[in-house]
Amino acid sequence: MYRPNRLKARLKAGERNLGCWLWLGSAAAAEIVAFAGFDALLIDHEHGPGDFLSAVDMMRAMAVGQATIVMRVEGNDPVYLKRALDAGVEGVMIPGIDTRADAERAVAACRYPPLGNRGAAFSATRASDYGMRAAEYAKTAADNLVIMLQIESATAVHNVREIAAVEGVDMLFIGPTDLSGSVKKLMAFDDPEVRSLIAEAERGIKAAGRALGGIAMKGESIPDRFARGYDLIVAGGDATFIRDGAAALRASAGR
Ligand code: 3PY
Ligand code: MG
Repeated sequence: MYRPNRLKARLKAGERNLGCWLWLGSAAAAEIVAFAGFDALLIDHEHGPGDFLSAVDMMRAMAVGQATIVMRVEGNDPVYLKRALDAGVEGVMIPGIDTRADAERAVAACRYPPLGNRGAAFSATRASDYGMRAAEYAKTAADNLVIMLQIESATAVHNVREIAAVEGVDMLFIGPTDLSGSVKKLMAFDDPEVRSLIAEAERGIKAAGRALGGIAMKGESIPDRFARGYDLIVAGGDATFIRDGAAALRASAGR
């Protein structure tokens, strides 16, 4: 259902936001976590196996809660972004943004002409309540969307201020895993080079006045991470919640 973007309003108001990943492509799992009261739920089409039909079922299930529905798309592809937006996602996360040109391409794909180059079908798509709110959707969709770009390479960190300066970007979201991999130190989060790249990205994003997003990190509590200036922290997901619950039960039984 087309509705005001709660996460966007919370970011503007400087509120802290908690999200989690949805990897399973499961509407039942999405419904359960939606009841738990997150601020953002992220359907992961970069690393998850889901398709658009499962995403639409998940979105229907998530309507039980207030969480803003975000899709991490598989890449910076205008065609994939068009399908995600037409399906009715309220935010997009785009991985692997390295340059200002990458950021401009991503934002343009999310906006109808003349501002961008998003193909238009709002007279019938789910995003506009199947056209029942077509005129309102066409007018407000660009401003009612959260665009998150991922900073996850050394190149991106060096370009972070230019990327952040692109009009229309709401949040830069650090991907520490791929960032560490980009300097051939995959998941070596205590390595000085990796730490300093993450810190440089954090500083650049805050200095540019953009919202800062990232994942929960081992060894740092979520409140401590918010205190570092994060505006959105994405912690865990449907698959790890089930995995950890199952493992804890097995351990509690002494087996
Ligand atoms: C990364 O760490 O690379 C991410 O994309 C965050 O999930
Ligand atoms: Mg990544």
